[in-house]
Amino acid sequence: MDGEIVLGALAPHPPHLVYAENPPQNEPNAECGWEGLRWGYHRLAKKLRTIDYDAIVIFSPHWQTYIGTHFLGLPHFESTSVDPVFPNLFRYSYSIDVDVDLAEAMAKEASDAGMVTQMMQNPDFRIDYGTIVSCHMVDPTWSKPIVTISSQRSTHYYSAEVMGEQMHELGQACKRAIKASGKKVVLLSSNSLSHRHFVTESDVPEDMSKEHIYNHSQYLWDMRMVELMREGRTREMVQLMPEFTEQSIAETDAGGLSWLMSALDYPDYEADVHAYGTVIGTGNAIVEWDPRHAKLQVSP
Ligand code: 2X7
Ligand code: FE2
Repeated sequence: MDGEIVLGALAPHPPHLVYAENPPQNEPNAECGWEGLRWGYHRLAKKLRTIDYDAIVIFSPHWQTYIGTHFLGLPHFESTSVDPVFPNLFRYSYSIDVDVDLAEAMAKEASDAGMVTQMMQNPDFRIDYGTIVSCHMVDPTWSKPIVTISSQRSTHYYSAEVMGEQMHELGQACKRAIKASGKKVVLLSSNSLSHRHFVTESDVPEDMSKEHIYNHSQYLWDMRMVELMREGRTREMVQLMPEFTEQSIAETDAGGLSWLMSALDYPDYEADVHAYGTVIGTGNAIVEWDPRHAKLQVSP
């Protein structure tokens, strides 16, 4: 039977969210914080528990590769991840299983389509915190194998338009590989939306009286993008991506959201927004695309 993408989600990765959850894997302890986003993630995690799937494929901006797209290529990685900017909040012990067959199939499809790809086969490779935070928030028990896809930084080498074209091809290649694999797969784009942030931290990081969007124009941009998702106008959203990325210094520069839209064939059905909230001034939306909604739309 053909494989399929059973769910796609925008799943941002501020380490603050894991910190505020106080899971056993993370050393620091928080009193509370960022509840709107965390409760949104709980709703998404609950939805995932109702879905039958074999693996999670996640695209992370914090695994930056400068020659081509890389895929995790060993069955297991284990270590401690310390956030370089927030070591006070995030020191997380991980033990991650990888679906290497699926990773290799996606890398081959992409390379057959003319893209530069590489499998990561260094056993000491440290998994990036984008992968860890988003995957933890959707399933803190890590019950399924994952594949991380790196960001090849075309936006900064060339332009946001070039990145968009490459992510279109990569999304289509991943979709073909998933179909041929016979597996049911969940896709995550691990990124914030607008990304200007404060450069000083309050004494108590979870002091929510200090948390708000960095500026109003950034908020307006985020709302524009979220509305397009809610209205199923994702082709328009992808067309706006270069301008959005430039004007709000968005983390969409990494390409993940464009990749996700392409893999989902540019949904024209409504996305479900589980939450929108800020973390150190950045805009973060937790958004779900359930392809069954597309099927519902076409049935009489
Ligand atoms: O990587 C991040 C991020 N994207 C947003 C907010 C805070 C910290 O880390
Ligand atoms: Fe980030």
